[in-house]
Amino acid sequence: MTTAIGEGSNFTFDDVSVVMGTYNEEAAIETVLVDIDRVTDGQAEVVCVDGSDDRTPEIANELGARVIRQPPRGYGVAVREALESASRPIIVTTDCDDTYPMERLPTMLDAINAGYDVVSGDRLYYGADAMPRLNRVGNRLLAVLASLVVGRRVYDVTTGMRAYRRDVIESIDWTENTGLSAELLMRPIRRGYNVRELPIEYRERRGATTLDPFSGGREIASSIVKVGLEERFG
Ligand SMILES: Nc1nc2c(ncn2[C@@H]2O[C@H](COP(=O)(O)OP(=O)(O)O)[C@@H](O)[C@H]2O)c(=O)[nH]1
Ligand SMILES: [Mg+2]
Repeated sequence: MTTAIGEGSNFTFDDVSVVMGTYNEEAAIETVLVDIDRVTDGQAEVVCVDGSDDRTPEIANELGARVIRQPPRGYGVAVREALESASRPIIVTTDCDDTYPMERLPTMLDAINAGYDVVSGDRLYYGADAMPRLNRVGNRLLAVLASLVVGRRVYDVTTGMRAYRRDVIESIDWTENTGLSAELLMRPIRRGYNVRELPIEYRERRGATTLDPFSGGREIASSIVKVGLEERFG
């Protein structure tokens, strides 16, 4: 990392909101929420924006999460609502499918306290063996495309697990849906925020994915190009 980083800080999990979209995640939600509670000692606020027609919202509610109901309109619509609903100064996103290691929350918070504005979990660093091969190859290609567009090498632009200082989220207008994850990495880099990728482990998904790799990949690629052009010339 070559950029100079900003002021250090002393945030604890009392300062953290963990937010996610949840769409029929009955098989995973309990594990995810229990992990968050265990790792943050029950201190983090948890927000679920839920579009399910299974018991996901009831389970989330029983486990102490704040649940906001919203008809299912895609990943980015849900996550944007979740980001806006977070009340704490540090906001962490995750998927609710038990693929992301909540054990890494302390390391992410440490990196924020060291002065980073965005800390992005890089699933590909350790090989992402748990990811379907097509997704793995697709994600590597999307990262190359995004790197060309932002002018800096990035390695995993579609990850669902990141920590942000609230100011980053509030100072930018977010426009993408399936491509929101890439947008949430690219715009902060182009605007000079201190962004770092942090290698994380990645596990096999519980329950079915909502994303079709072909149409989803195309949509994300076009978001990357659009966001890149807007940030450079817009
Ligand atoms: N509320 C809501 N959540 C969604 C929607 N689409 C996806 N999600 C959630 O967003 C996260 C990412 O989706 P996922 O299926 O894991 O995508 P993948 O990681 O590409 O397989 C998961 O927690 C989903 O439950 C939606 O339309 N509405
Ligand atoms: Mg997922």
